[in-house]
Amino acid sequence: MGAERVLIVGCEITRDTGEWPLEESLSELSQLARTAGLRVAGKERQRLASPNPATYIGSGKASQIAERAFALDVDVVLFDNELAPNQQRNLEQILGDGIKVIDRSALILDVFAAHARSHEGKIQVELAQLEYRLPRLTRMWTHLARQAGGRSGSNSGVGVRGPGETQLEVDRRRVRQRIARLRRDLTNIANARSEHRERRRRNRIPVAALVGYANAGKSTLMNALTGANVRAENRLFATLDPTTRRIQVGKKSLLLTDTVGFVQKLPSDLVAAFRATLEEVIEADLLIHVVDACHPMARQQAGEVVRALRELGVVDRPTITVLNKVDQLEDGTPLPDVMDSSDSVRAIALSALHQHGFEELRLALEQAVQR
Ligand SMILES: Nc1nc2c(ncn2[C@@H]2O[C@H](COP(=O)(O)OP(=O)(O)OP(=O)(O)O)[C@@H](O)[C@H]2O)c(=O)[nH]1
Ligand SMILES: [Mg+2]
Repeated sequence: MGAERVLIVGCEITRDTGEWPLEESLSELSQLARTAGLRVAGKERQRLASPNPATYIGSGKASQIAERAFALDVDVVLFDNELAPNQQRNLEQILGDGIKVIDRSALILDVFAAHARSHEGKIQVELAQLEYRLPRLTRMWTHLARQAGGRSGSNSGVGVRGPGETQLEVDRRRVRQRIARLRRDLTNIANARSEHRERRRRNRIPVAALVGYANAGKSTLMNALTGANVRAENRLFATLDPTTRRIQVGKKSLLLTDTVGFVQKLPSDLVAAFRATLEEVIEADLLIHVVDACHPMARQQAGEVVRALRELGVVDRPTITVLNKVDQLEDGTPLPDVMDSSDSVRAIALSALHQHGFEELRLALEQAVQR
């Protein structure tokens, strides 16, 4: 079976003063799509004063996209913006022909689902997926049930008309039960983790968490510093599960934790579901914020990480900012100015891959654990 073909759609909402240009957002989305195994067949853009409540994009644009989707023979139309359940359904109706309409959140959930390895990671992803699907499932069934009741010979088709409402209730109950079960499991795992952390705290070993935007080089740095064998790859979300290793800095021990990267517009369900994993970050004594210094959006990416951390309640945490991948920076290119976070003690330029600039990092770590 060949890869599914996708048409990407992005909107610029003129009243939003976001500093993330549409093209950059779409190029990141293409990268995510490829990570999910999709083939990008084309991109469509629209500038809007505000989203259309029924279809997000304008209705004229929606028909235009339907034509383009047909011409390009795509299986999936992927929206960069988060679609409400009714918008998704309306667009699917306009596009017809079994074309799936998904948004960035659904895609990210999909990538996470395909790559979660640990028991905990899998539970977190399933929970986020069910929570994302529940309102969509509900309204879809409500809608079909109404349609089946109201009109005979409607297009609701086989298997939908019959039990309608009752089936809906059964489905919803099952999903809710499963959500409750997953939440319980996660709480148990989180408790075990926090006991673990408590023990570490008693042993007074400080914890440093590697944080940063997806693909910044956190795992590469983790491997270089600890000799761990964490998967490091040129794709978004190579890491989903935290890994912790002990290293020696000067005379002291330090626990280093590698964590999942952030991306812009990360679905809030997912952040909530990954809270247990992110506890490692929330409780860390020190953060090592890894920035891909040669990425054109380095400053915005760093800003996004700081924003996400703030959302998790992580503020005023001692931070060492690492400007990574300087080996790729062309001579004379200035380093990106990412030091707007006031808690950052210093920024260190290095190459995790080639292990250049590590002396200064080790020194900074030593100083940090002394305090
Ligand atoms: N040129 C260069 N490439 C690097 C450097 N550090 C990491 N990379 C590359 O960047 C890509 C991403 O590295 P990872 O270590 O997986 O990045 P990550 O931050 O852990 O990514 P996620 O886990 O997906 O968030 C890989 O292809 C690395 O080889 C560096 O210093 N220089
Ligand atoms: Mg990683």
